[in-house]
Amino acid sequence: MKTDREPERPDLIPIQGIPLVKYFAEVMGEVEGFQAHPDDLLISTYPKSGTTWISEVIDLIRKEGDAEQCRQNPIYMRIPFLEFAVPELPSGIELLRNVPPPHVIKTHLPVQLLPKSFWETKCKIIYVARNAKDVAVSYYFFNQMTKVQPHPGTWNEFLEKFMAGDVPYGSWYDHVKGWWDKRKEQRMLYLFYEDLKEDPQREIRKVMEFLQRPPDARLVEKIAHLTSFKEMRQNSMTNYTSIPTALMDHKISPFMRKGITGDWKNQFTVAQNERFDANYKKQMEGTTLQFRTEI
Ligand code: PPS
Repeated sequence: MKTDREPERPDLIPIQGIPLVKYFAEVMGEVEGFQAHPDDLLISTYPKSGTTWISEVIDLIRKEGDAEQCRQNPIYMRIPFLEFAVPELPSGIELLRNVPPPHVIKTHLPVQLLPKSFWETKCKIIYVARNAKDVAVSYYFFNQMTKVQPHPGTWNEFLEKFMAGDVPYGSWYDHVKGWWDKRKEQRMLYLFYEDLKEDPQREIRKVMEFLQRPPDARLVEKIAHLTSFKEMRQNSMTNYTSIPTALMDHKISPFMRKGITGDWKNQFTVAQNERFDANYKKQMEGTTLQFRTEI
């Protein structure tokens, strides 16, 4: 039932042509002026690509695997979400202002909307990309359960909008390519959800090396265990159940939904898959970026 406090599902607002959640678009002026610190670490992703997963990995690395310390606060309080803003919750900018740098910061912004101070300071960036088909499915369910963005419509309608970039944060294709092209100019580690799924310990070691942490086999093993889908799904500090139901309704679809690669096969019809593949070929023409849709 809709409560008086429940925000409606406002239309997206384009910022430089990129559709954003209305409340996020409203703080983009403040976001643009954000001053990054050279020792900040930026976690960047297109939505539904493994942001929460890599965030927990990074926080555990920083806290030497101390799970109790990580359980003090929800992930979105420990790693502020730069452009986040909704009624009645502190915005990302507010959280960042309350704690002195260096920060670990989450963003879903495409390269052209990232505040320029991140490029100027050349702070470290970890980008995680996930294959488009699984992102589209995950995003479809997420758009149903989160109330601050427009309803996705039917699966077929949503898939069309996804291919056209008419969803929050715009085109997946431009996002993953835009960040891929930046990786050589920046101190950036570009990771894939599918690689994390395939061999979490290998990917955690990559992150530790990038963050110049000594490779410690026991710590890697512990972090891989604590950040498994099973553990994170039941951890109230990582599964987003602490967000008010008026904003995220896990009864519609849990935030920690399936956590697998290849779930698209349960959602796409044969015709949708053919149409998607043909469109994908056009949109990804000329890039060296490659994805796996199964492992
Ligand atoms: S958000 O809202 O954009 O920040 O979401 P994000 O965290 O990027 O993506 C959510 C999807 O990631 C899955 N997930 C995981 N998969 C495997 N292992 C772990 N530990 C894990 N944590 C989150 C989550 O279930 C969402 O994917 P789907 O396919 O919907 O299950």
